[in-house]
Amino acid sequence: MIPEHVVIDDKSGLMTPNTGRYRKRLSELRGLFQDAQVLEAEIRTKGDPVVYEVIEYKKGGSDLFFGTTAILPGKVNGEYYMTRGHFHKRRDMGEVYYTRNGAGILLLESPDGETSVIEMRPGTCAFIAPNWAHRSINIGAESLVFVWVCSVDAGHDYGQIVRTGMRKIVVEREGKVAVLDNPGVVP
Ligand code: PAN
Ligand code: ZN
Repeated sequence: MIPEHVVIDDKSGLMTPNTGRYRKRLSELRGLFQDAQVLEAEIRTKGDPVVYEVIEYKKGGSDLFFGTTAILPGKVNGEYYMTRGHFHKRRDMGEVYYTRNGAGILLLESPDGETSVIEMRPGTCAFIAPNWAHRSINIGAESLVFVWVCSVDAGHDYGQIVRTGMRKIVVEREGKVAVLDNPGVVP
């Protein structure tokens, strides 16, 4: 292996060169948002918009990899666009999220239900401690772009969050951002 570098466009999250990328559209995020009916209507009327894009840089044999996530601005009946959220398969492995553009909330949750909220602004570098589930949410009018770095072995465990949701939801209420208890999660 040899040292290399990439160039990241902070506004869009485009990373050049990269080794892979994927997009998630609303139709692939069914079950994530509170209002399933409005979600279906948005898919029909807005042509199944992209919610977020992940671009990565991974070299075979390395211990680390990194990439960008760009979450577009948008809401589903007041609930802001977000990522799926996950624990790492390797619960002993954390991550770093370095925000480069926009405004967001990093929602974290421990296995025993403790919650932590970190504001994401350009310059915020968040330490995601091992064994905390993490989801990022775009609460602004621009793309929320952050750079993430973690171990190639960390992996994703989406199961628990898909089954139970996270304990908090982030919505717009009377023109303001509100972090509320998820009515679907029994405390
Ligand atoms: C990030 C996330 C990325 C997309 O690279 O995977 O932001 O979020 P979801 O995977 O929850 O849909 C990361 O935390 N990797 O470990
Ligand atoms: Zn992660």
